[in-house]
Amino acid sequence: MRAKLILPALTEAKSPFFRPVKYSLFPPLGLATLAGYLDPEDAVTLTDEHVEQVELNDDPELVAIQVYITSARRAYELADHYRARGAHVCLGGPHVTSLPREAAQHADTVFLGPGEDTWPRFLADFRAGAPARTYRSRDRTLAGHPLPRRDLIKRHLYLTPNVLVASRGCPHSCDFCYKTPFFAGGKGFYTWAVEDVLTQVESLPGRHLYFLDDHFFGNARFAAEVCEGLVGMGRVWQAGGTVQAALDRPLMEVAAKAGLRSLFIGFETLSEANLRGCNKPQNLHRDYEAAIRQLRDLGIMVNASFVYGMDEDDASVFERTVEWAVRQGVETATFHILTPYPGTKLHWRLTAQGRILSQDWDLYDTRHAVFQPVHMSAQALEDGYWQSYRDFYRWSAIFQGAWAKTAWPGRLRHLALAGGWKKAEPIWDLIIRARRLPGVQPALEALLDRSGRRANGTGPVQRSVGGGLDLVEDRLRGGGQGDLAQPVLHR
Ligand code: B12
Ligand code: SF4
Repeated sequence: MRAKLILPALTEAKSPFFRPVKYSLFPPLGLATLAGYLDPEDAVTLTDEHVEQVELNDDPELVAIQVYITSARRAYELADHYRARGAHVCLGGPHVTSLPREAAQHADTVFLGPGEDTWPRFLADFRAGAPARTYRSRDRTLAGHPLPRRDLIKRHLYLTPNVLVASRGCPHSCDFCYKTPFFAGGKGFYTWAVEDVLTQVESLPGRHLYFLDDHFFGNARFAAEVCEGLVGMGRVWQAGGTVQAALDRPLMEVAAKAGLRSLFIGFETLSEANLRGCNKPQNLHRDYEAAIRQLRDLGIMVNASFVYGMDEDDASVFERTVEWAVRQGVETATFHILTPYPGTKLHWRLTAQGRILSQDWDLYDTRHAVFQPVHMSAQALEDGYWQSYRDFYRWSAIFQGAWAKTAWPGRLRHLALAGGWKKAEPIWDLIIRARRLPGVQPALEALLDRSGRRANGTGPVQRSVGGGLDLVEDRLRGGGQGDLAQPVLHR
């Protein structure tokens, strides 16, 4: 069988103002996962339109497209194109799960929820000549499932090609998050076996890993076991987790020892009323500042994520939030405008209140206000959002954040990080367009490694597959390197 898997580009990717840096970070792990269920004799291609052109003149028999809300328009175009050419077109992913009827107008088959149970069922039906129109995920386990087909990932097109997940979903249920609707109808949080995670790690070249789990520490015991297995493997890695996890000293100690060097944390808001309003009790009464201090002690950098536009926010929220983050010495921050993804509780509530302003999915990118906020205008929300980025990444704030650290190495790292990542975006864009990303990966690994080792006292790391880092470290010792230690994620 000839199968084609596509991650369509979001609409803005076609704009001349497109910043390729964000979309050259992670390869499409979900589609590589689906490819794992195909037969070895199937001819399969995987195309990520953010980093390469889609060949439109081919004739696959089966086309599978992953649909995010902001790429829905392009996904439907591609789906219509391949249906017109006679292919059987399958659509799945978060947006299809939220709006299956919309997606079904462009597909032969739609999939709701994760694909590990539905996709193999579909493949059997398709080969038997009787595919159904809709498959809904029910059985949530990863036990005994094939590993993702990493051979299909064009590693040289990505800065962080070693992506993996140890778990799926999240034990929490925040009202604005995709998690609850996407995992409806079955378990909302489950994990790979520890051994399977470590086997995947062993198969990955180089040293850097990015765990794309919604909440890597969602099951503390499981996460600790994975970390114990990673100790001594010489890896440096990044992941996402909650404030609650960051405050768990023993867990963070073993994670740091295992190579965790930066943690993406959803602080979301500094207001307790907002936390209650969005059903995020796990952040309530947590000492955010203590969490940041603890991570810093252990050599784990913080990528702090904030959401603007919750019901208690007024126009003062932007300045207060940025000022707080700078004062804490947070290395990188991502700001988001609250976005009511269809299917979420937030969406139902705002719809019932008549506050949704736009149904243009292209605008559901967390940079546009698509609903009416309570204490400010939609325009003020957008303006404040952009102002926050400018304020957080202005040089005076970068210096102030750096000086929140007591020692020089931390200060220099902060300067390199904020300056090297956010301020040097045009340079990264040039590197990407020149297809030179693999050249900078060792620098990323070395920098992450050195920053954490200094803080948590782990000895020289073992060399893993790929090696060659000693040389890079020697070069880096002179200092002054730009840094990509905190690729921008979002939640
Ligand atoms: C990494 C990531 C990115 C990366 C790249 C994604 C990539 N290369 O795949 C980057 C940074 C580029 C990115 C960008 C954005 N992202 Co993003 N991203 C993620 C993240 C953290 C991990 C994705 C992943 O690899 N998961 C693990 C794999 C194994 O699962 P999966 O990809 O979901 O695939 C499974 C299923 O979805 C399903 N499936 C998917 N497609 C199909 C197709 C078929 C036919 C079938 C059968 C099954 C199927 O089967 C797969 C196996 O179970 C998720 C959150 C999460 N943890 O999933 C958010 C997430 C997908 N992103 C999201 C959003 C909103 C965005 C942005 C709009 C954010 C922004 N502000 O710019 C942009 C736009 C992207 C676009 N193209 O339009 C939302 C999607 C919401 C929605 N309703 O669509 C999520 C859920 C985060 C969130 N909590 O809000 N993202
Ligand atoms: S926002 Fe974070 S903590 Fe809340 S449900 Fe989503 S992944 Fe879990």
